[in-house]
Amino acid sequence: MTDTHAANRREDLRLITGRGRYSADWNPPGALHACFLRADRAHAEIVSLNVKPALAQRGVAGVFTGADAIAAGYTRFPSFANYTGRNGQPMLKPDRPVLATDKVRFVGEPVAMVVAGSALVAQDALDAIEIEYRDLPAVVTVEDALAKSAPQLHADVPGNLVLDMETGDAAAVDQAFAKAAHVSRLKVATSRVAPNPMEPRACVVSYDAAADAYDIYVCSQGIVMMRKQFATLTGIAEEKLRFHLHDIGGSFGQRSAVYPEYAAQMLAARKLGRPVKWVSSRSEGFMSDSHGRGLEITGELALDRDAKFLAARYHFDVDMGAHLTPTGPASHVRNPTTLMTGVYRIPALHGNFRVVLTNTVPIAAYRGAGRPDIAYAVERLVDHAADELGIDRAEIRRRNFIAPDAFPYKTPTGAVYERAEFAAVMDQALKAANWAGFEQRRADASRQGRIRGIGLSTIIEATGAGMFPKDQVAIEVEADGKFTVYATSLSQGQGHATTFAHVVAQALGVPDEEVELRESVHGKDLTGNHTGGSRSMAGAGSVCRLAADKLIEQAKPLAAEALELEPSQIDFGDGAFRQRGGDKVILLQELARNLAGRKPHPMNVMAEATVGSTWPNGCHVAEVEIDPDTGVSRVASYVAVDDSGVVINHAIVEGQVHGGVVQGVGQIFGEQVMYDRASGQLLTGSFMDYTMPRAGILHGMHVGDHPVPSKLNCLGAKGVGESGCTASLSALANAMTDALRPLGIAELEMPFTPSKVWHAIRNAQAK
Ligand code: MCN
Repeated sequence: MTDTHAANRREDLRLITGRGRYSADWNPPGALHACFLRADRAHAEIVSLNVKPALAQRGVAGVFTGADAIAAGYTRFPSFANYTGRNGQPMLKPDRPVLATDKVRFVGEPVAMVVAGSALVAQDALDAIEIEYRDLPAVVTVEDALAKSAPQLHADVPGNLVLDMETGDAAAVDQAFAKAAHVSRLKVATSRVAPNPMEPRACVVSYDAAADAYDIYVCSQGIVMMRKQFATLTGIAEEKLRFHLHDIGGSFGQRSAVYPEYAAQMLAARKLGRPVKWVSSRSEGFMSDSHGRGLEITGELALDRDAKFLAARYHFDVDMGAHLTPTGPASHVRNPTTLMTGVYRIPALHGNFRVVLTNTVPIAAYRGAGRPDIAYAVERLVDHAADELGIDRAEIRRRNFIAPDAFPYKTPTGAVYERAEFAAVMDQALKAANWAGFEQRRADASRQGRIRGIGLSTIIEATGAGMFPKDQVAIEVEADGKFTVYATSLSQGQGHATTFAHVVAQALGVPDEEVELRESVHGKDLTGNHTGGSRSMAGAGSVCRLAADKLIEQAKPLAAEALELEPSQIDFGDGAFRQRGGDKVILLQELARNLAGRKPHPMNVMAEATVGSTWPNGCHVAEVEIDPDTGVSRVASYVAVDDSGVVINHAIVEGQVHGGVVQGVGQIFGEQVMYDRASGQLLTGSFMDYTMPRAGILHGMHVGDHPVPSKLNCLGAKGVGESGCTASLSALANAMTDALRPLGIAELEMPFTPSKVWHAIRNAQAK
C-alpha cells in the first residue's frame, strides 16, 4: 500500500511562474483567427443568411456556415447515453448542427464563423453578415417547455421531451407509503450555473495536407475521449486526429466534450490551408460553454413510527438546454438514479424523470454531475422530515444509515456500495464542528443581533465507472535512468503530476523527482479514461502502481544477469536488487542506465486494469450567520470529514475538498444563470451580473478524513475531486434553513442572495 504524504504540488512552481502552456499560448506561424456570429435571440427560423459582404472585407480569409459543415459530413454530434423510457421508448437524440442552418435554438448558438488575419478583423467582419430571422416563441423552463402550447425546438422531439423514464419499484413504494406513519414531501431545485474555469475555452487547429491529418491544440480532459468524439462528429478517422493537450486552467467537467466551434475550425483549417485559432471571450463563454445543474426534484419520504425510512419517491424535471451534450444525460439521469437512496437503508425506491429541451445553453456535467443535486434533494428532505417529527437531525440519520456490516450493499436501484462507516464519519464531523455546543453559539449570535444556523449533510458518491473499459499506463525508462509515466488522464488542476509520480516512485524506491508524469500524449498507443468522475486516482493512479510493480518484475531477470545470479537469488527493495544472503547489489536506476543502449529499453512496461466506481462518502457541517439588516450571510465555520479511502497526498486532497466546497458556497449564495422567461434572453452574461464567490465568504475550514480503504483498486483509494461540491450544497442550505426556521421561514431555495434572505426576514417579521 502506498504511504500518505503531503508533498507540495510539483507542478505549481511552473504554473504560477507563467510557464504553463495553455491552448491560447499556441501560435503556429501563419495562423488565422476565427470569430463566431452567434444567435442574438433564443428561438428563430433563419430566413436568409448572406455572408458575402463579410467575405469581401479586407483581411477576411473565409466565412463558414452550417451548409459547409453539412457538406463536409460533420453532422453526428456524439451523445453516448442510451436510456429507455416508458413503454420501451428510447431516449430521443435530435441532431445538433455545428453551425445553425434552419433555426437557432438558444442565445449564443453559433451561426457562422469568420476567419481573418486577426481576431479583431474577424470580429468586425461579423457585423457585415446579413441575417434575417423569423422569431419564434422561446421556452426557458421545463414547465414552459412541456406546456401544451409550447413551441417545438426540434421537429423530431414531440413536446420537447427527450426522455420520460421511471426507475425502481412503483408498486412497492406505493405499498410502503400506504402504511407509513408519516410522509414528508419537499420540492427543491439546484440552480443552473456557469462553470467558469479560469481559462476561457480555446482551440487551435492546423491541417497537414501531406498526411491528410489535423493537429488540434485544445483545452480538454483527456485524449482518448476527445479523439473519439471528434471522430464521431466529423467522420474523420481517429488516427488522422493528432491532439496536443497540455495545461488547462480548470474544467469542472465542462471540457470533456467536443464543441461546435472546434469542428468549424477544422473545416476552415483544411479549406484555407492555414492554422485557425479561436479564443473565447468570457461573455462568449457564458452563452456557449455548457452549463451545469438545473434540476428540479420533488422528493417524498415514508417513515414508520420510529422515524425509520420505509420508502422514497423522487420526481426529476431535467432541463438539458437546447441540445443534448455527451455528458448531460448521464450526469442528470444515471447519477441521480444510482444515488437515490443516499447513505440510508430505504427498502423501496421509485424515480420518475422528465428530460426536456429548452431554449437555453446545453447542460453538461459540472463538478459532481448530478451527485450534488440528488444529495441536495435527499439531505434536505431528511432534514425536513426531522423537523416535522421533532427529531434531532443527526439522530434521524443515525437511525437510518446503512450499517457497517451491511456491505457490500445493493440499493433498490441496483448500485452496489462498497464498505463505509457512515455513523463514524458523522460522529467525527459533529465533534469537530462542536455540534453539541451550537445552541450556545446561536444564543451568543442572537445577543449581537445576528441569526445563526447549523446544518449537516451525510453523502455518498459513485465515482465514474469509466467510458472506456480499461485504463492503460506505460512507463518508459530514459537514458539517464529516470522514469516517464504515460497515462490517458489529464490534470486540470488536480495535481496528478505530483500524486501519480509519487505512487510510481514509491513502488520503485526512487525519489519522486526521478519520475515524471506525461498525460494524454499523442503517439502513445494507450487507451483509457479521461479525467472526470473523480476516478483518476483509483483508475489511472492505481494502474501506475501496477505498471511499477510490472517494471520491477520485468527488470528482475535483467538485474540477475547483471549480478551473474539467478532471478530466484535476488530480491527487490528500496530501489535496488540485492542478492539474498549475499552482498551483490544493483540499483534499479543503475540497471536502467546500463541497459539504455537497447531500443526499446527492455524495462519499458505497459499495464492495464478495469477499474469501476469507488464510493467516497462524507459528512459536512456548515455553520452560517445572517445579518438581518442586510440579508448578507457568511459561513462562520465549515467542517468536512470525508472517506476518500487511502489518501495519497493530504495537501492535494484537502485542496480538492476546499475547491469543491467553495463552488458549493458560490452556488448556494449567489451563482445562478438566469434567462428572461418571456424572450429567452440570457440575463447573466458577464461577471457584472453573475455572482462568483469571493474569498471572504468562507472562513476557517476544517478538513478531516476517515479513511476506509477501498478494496476495488490496489491503492485502496476512493475519489475525492467532487466530494466538496456533493456535500456542500445540502449542508449549507440546511444551515440556512436552520437559521431562518425560528423566524417562521420554512424553506427558501438557493441561491440565498442577500435580497431574497432580507425580504424573507422582513415578511416574517411583518407577520
Ligand atoms: N487523490 C489522493 N488520494 C485519494 C484520491 C485522490 O491523493 N484517495 C488525489 C489525486 O491523485 C488527484 C486528486 O486527489 O491528484 C483528485 O483525484 P480524484 O478524486 O481521482 O479526481 P480526478 O483526478 O479524476 O479529478 C476529477 C475531479 C472532477 S470530476 C472535477 S469536475 C474537478 C476536480 O476533480 N475539476 C477540477 N477537481 C478539480 N480541481 C481543479 N483545480 N480544477 C478542476 O477543473
